Amino acid sequence: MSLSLQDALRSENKTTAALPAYDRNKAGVGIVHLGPGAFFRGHQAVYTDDAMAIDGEEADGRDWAICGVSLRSASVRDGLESQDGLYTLATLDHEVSYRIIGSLKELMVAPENPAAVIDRLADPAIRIVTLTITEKGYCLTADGALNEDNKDIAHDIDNPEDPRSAIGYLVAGLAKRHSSGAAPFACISCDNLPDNGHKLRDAVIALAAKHDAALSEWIRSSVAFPRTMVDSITPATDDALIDRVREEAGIEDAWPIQREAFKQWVIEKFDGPRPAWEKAGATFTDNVAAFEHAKLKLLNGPHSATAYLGYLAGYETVYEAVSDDAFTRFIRTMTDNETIPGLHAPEGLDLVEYRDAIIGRFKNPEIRHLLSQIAWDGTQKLPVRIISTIRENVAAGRPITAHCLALAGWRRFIIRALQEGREIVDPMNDTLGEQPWAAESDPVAATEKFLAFRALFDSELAKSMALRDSLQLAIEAIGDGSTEAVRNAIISH
Ligand code: CS2
Repeated sequence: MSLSLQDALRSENKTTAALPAYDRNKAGVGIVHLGPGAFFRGHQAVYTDDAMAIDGEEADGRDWAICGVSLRSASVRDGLESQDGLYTLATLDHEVSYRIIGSLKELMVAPENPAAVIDRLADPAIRIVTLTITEKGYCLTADGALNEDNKDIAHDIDNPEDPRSAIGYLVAGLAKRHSSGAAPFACISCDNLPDNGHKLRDAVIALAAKHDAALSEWIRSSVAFPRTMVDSITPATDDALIDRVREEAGIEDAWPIQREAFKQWVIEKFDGPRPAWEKAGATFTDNVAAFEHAKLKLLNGPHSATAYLGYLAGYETVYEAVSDDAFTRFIRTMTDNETIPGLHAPEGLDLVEYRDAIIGRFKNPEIRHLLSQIAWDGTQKLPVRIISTIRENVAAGRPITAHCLALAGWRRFIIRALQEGREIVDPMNDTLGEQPWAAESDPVAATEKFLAFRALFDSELAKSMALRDSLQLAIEAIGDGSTEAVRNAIISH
């Protein structure tokens, strides 16, 4: 007989899962989190759960429970409400373990009641707002500025008290605190964007300035926007996980989370109250940039390359793809020749060892990370994971062939999805089918048209002959995207 999460918490003996080591009933809410998806629940919520347990004797250490706010869908609230926000974390690695996370105590769905979310943000008990809203949630232009043409931002400019975007909610919450004389909250972006803190700050200040110069000035001078690097491989929950948690931990959980054992959180030092995350293993530093670049380019870059090329080669998961030596070799040469030479390692980190450890993590047989999940949102991910390296390498005269194969892989992946009528998860999904490069089969013309795709290539980069040549070779090599062509392209690269 399996237990509900509430019963598991009451009857320690019946589950093998570890339980929160603090009195959850006494823990006040101190954090609002925008975007309470799997990554947040496997990462920041766990650091906070640990910090509350370590430092939770006093209210100061304990009052850091989290209010999760979904900006669109009600699914997280609907899934977790009947379990009081409790859920099981399954750590799937050389050792498998289960624990119940208690830090997520409240759940809200913003579109159902925007005013209630703004009130929660304005509550002085809230001292931190964290975000995992994915790249597209920041609503930025290719240059990293707030995109006023984005439909949510355009809406929020006209309706500041009834926002839709995360940026709009932050501005509305801060505006209310400013006018009531409350201290601001710190805003902590936990998305895989380079310089995430500054990008968030600039977007919030730009939106605030549309209505209220004094507010935007106050935000500029008194709100902390530390940048962060976050890392832990967290595949989406599937039915197999729900069954496994029932069988192995004896818990009936509508929405458990699965994750590898490795986790890392590097946070720029900032002033102001916060949980004792450093006691839970987070690193506070003034040099987040070096960690962030290394992670984006050595983990996320190869992840995206493997997602497109591995998918075309007929694999379903990261584990399957990297179990093929051709892929492991490809990731090694891609990073040895094209990525590592342009990176500045954080002090004490050997980039080759770090890359090898990442490949080792990809080879975790317990983790079923679907390539199709990583392939989502390519127009948002490729600029920061692949194109940024191409831009730097073109300027420095370094090779770009593997990175171009990743781009050609994405192009073919999209064409395949269009041909098969499969759903494309991407903010540009409506227009990808109309792109001239999607209908072109001649490699020379396809390269020309692809380079004119401004979502990926700015006009300066598109002029590069080195890029044109490499991209054309990659498009030719991938051909029609058959398993054989793609494997050959990878092997002979
Ligand atoms: C992945 C990341 O889905 C993706 O695009 O590359 O979510 C990756 O698993 C995490 O960044 C690991 O920390």
